[in-house]
Amino acid sequence: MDTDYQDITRPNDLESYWMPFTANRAFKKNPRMLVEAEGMHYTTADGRRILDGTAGLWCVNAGHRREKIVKAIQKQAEKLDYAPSFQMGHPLSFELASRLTTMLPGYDRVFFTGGGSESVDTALKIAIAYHRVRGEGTRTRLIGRERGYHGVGFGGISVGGIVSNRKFFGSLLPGVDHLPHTHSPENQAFTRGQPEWGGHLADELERLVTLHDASNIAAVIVEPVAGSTGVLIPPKGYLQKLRSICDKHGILLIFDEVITGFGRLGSSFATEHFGVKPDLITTAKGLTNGCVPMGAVFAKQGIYDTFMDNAPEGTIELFHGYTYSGHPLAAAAGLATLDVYKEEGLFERAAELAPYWEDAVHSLKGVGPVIDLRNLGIIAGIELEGIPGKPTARAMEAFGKAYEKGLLIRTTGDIIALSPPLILEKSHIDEMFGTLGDVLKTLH
Ligand code: PXG
Ligand code: PLP
Repeated sequence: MDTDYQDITRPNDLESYWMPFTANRAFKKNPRMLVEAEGMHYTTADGRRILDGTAGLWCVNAGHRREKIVKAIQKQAEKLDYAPSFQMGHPLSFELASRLTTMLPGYDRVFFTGGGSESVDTALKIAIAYHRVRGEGTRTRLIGRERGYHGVGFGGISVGGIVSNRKFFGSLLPGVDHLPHTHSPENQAFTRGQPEWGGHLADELERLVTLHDASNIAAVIVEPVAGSTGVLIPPKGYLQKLRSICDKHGILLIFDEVITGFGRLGSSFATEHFGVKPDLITTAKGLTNGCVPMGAVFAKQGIYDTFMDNAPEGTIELFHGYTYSGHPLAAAAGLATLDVYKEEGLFERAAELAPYWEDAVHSLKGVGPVIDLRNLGIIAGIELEGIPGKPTARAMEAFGKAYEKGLLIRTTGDIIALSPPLILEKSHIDEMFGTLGDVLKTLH
């Protein structure tokens, strides 16, 4: 008998599922259930249409339920459901890796993972192992940044800098330092695009090198634009300076492009947008348009060769990998996603819309409790003045009210982040900021 799982819209049991990054008890008392999606919209269990202001969780860059991607996944499931990725292969994972390397000149190898957190763990491990195989095994220290988000693995939370994601989880990885974050409302509030102030904060890396000596440092990891921590745009010259300090001391630079990859800034990747080339790039999310979990780490030309040149032929060169590395359904979804991005020119579209987006974001100046507005590409950060003694309450109120009015937003602390699918029209931008403006005026 066929079971149409898709017809289940109201589960009898909400208790069994321990939900991620969620106020579980509050949600289960008042669930917000999404049952369908198409293009720019979700449909809720009670039949309402919700404008997706967040591309799911920064991942559905080509919009929802794209036919080409759906078909690719269906056909692949009917042909090859799963294939081992250790000492075995299937054609689509090679095909996808090859397509990806053509998108990013200078990066000639791709390692597949199951998502952003695994991509981060993979990149950190490659960085440490890289130094070891070329005879600099003392280079083990890692440097992250305050307010950084690099997923939730132990590696990612160790180099990350979000207090609540770290403080419950013990001693984390040893040998990690943090650069200062670059956010300074007094010097940067209401900046359009990249702030003028703050490039000098990259010099803090020199202090850490002086403290530990470069011979002990493996890598620096940063998000080119910090997303999850509340949209922090890099100050002018900052990323360039990090690159040159890393070069000077033989330290690998890792860009975590889980959010900025695949068109979010109006270019394929942030490395292209800012003209700064890291050694390793972590990606996920938009790689498959969020349809099937998958991440990928790009390695600069030569890193792979170092591993090949330092292990006897016939032996494993890197002792790392996941059951689902290069999964057939994810690879099929990835190939179809890249086709959609290219055929529809979605990255260029994002670049064209960015000025209109920027004007819309900054139209919220002076509205309700707004204390800062930030933007780059098709990303917005809208910072609210918190209610004294009740951090996050005001942003959560905005989230609830926006959802009631048919708009999905994300909040972190008292900051609202917007990152809609790149297929959006100007009319969606008008609707988004119109609704949000109405909501902001009614906040307590
Ligand atoms: N690095 C960065 C820069 C990210 O933004 C990850 C790693 C982890 O990816 P996975 O696939 O393991 O979740 C992320 C994920 C939000 C939000 O609303 C952001 C993320 C995930 C969920 C919510 O800001 N970023
Ligand atoms: N835990 C156990 C007991 C396993 O056997 C495996 C994989 O074989 C894992 C964890 C890792 O799972 P994955 O490769 O999906 O990350």
